[in-house]
Amino acid sequence: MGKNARIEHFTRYSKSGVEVNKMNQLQKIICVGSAFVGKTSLSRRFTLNTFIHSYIPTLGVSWLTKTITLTPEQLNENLSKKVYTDPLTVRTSIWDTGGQEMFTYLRPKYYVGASCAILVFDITNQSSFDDIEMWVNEVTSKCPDVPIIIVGNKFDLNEARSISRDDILNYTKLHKFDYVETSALSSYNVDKLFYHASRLSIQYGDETVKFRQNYVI
Ligand SMILES: Nc1nc2c(ncn2[C@@H]2O[C@H](COP(=O)(O)OP(=O)(O)OP(=O)(O)O)[C@@H](O)[C@H]2O)c(=O)[nH]1
Ligand SMILES: [Mg+2]
Repeated sequence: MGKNARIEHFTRYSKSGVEVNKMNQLQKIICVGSAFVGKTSLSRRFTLNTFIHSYIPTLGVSWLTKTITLTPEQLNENLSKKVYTDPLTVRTSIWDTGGQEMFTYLRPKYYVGASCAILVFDITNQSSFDDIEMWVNEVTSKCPDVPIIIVGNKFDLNEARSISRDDILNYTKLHKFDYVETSALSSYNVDKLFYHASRLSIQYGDETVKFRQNYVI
């Protein structure tokens, strides 16, 4: 199944299909990473603009959506071959997965048809960064060429960080993954992350861009 066909397939089965079909694109952005790194917090900050201090583990997968409009400037950034002259309204759907080990067999079933993958670690937790390779393998086993954004979350705790930005950038440069540091607590770079994920989803659908570019926000 081609990339556009995958997106259309998903559109047909969406809850509010009629309305969605009027829009130009429906996007499936998957959010993965070890437990406690802040995947749910980032998804909730982007879609609902809320933050919960207590930890409520995600049991399996949860789903949040938000409709956004990208300007031509936002759409044309990042080497797209297609030139956009008008704004584009898209419905992002964020598939937030549980990072706990007990969901290892369940999670990959939800990766099929993704238009962008957000791989999150916690900048104060070295082992969550060490796990990134495992997450890359889990995602690419189902979606071999999906655009990947690595996210270092909890930037509000920057003073307590355990992985240097240089070490992270060496890794992301080597694999040509995009990289952004965020804070779901302070909102830092959260919109930028999801707008970038949305732009990559559009370009992935259009097949107009070479992926794995090491774009750093
Ligand atoms: N200081 C700080 N804490 C955060 C941030 N993001 C999340 N947290 C906290 O970290 C804990 C875990 O956040 P979650 O969003 O539930 O983590 P998760 O990655 O979804 O975890 P699983 O669902 O188990 O995979 C919670 O107590 C959050 O309040 C952040 O940017 N800064
Ligand atoms: Mg969660």
